[in-house]
Amino acid sequence: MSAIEKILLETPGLEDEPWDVERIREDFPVLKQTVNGKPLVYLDNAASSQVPQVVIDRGSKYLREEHSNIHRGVHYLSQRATTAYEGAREKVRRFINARDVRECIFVRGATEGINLVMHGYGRKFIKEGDEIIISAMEHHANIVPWQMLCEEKGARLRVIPMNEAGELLLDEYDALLNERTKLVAVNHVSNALGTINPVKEIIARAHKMGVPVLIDGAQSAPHLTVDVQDLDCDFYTLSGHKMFAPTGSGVIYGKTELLEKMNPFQGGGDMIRTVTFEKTTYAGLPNKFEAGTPAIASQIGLGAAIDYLNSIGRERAVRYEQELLRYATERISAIEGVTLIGTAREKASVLSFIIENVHPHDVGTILDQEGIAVRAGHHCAQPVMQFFKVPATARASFAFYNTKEEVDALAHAIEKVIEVFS
Ligand code: C6P
Repeated sequence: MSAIEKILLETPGLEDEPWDVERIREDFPVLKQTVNGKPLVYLDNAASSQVPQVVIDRGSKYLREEHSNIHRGVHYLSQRATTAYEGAREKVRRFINARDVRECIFVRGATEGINLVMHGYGRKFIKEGDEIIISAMEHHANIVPWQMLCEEKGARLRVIPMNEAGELLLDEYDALLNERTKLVAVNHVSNALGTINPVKEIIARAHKMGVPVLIDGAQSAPHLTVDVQDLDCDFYTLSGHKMFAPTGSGVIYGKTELLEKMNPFQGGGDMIRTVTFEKTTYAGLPNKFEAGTPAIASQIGLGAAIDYLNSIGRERAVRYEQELLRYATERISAIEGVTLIGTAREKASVLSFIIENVHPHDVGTILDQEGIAVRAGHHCAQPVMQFFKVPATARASFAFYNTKEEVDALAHAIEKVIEVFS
């Protein structure tokens, strides 16, 4: 059973216990404004989601009452800041069900998380002739670092292909796995297509060959429930700004035994045990990977965002988003001239589409005039665009505070675009 099927089966139906979306919207001050004279319809959550008042309040409390550096001072404020920062780490641990807080490294986001593994693990353990497997639907953040590594080491990048629906071909994956494979790195949910990849299966097959797996969870942490122990992934990374927290917050999870044998990512303060001009020894986990002063306010905000998600009910939010996506898929695909890009059986949050004879950038501009925020472009996934032979797509991406009325507004605005260009 997939993670989504499990949530749909085990969570009370929204007909039994309705999702009070208007109540939820009250928590997000940014949603109350008008744009170009129209109520803001924010459908760019895959790029960055909005921040609830409780998270804003927690960040400003730190700035007002606790602002200070962490781990360095014996004074009152530094201790308060340290307690709040380390408290956020424990919230992250529980959120992804890591065994130990030391396995949760704070980073600026998924890009930095992947680069940390590339530098710390890849540069140490990947050698000439080795192979790294990614998938055909990766974000550039999970392509470029591995290409850089392959170039440096003389290793080879292999790619799991996908079908026209935007689903990975697991038989082809099996054929790629071999004794030269040293790492598999795939996204959990595709930002360009919305596909939920069967990562548990992908991990299990890699592990049979003794190969570690990194999961790019930038788009799954906000829209699914995540249990790194159940997945048994070796690394998992997420971005706070896509899950209702401020920019500059994020996490890379890694299994202790891997993190311990990796090289540090950056050198500097807080990641050392001792320094002489002859030699430096490194701090234990997680500090070894957190050089310099981190984004303290943002990471505390990430902890507050996790509290918020827990308070509204994770599973029910996922269920509501699934229902909204189903409604949007039916509504938008029924419009003549619209083609959906990405029609996998299991999807989360994302509806990518093109309109016949209209460039996606024009779609984005006209929708903006209607107060509707979508992303138009290649979504930092150019190989996906190449596969579907399109220059770009328009992408609506949903969160649990979006409504069916907003989907209707999107549909009307798309009809307007078609009218303008006909
Ligand atoms: N995708 C989007 O509009 P950062 O920028 O480090 O927080 O996340 C990078 C990243 C990595 N993997 C996936 C699957 C992603 O979707 C993203 C960010 C945004 O789709 C901005 S390009």
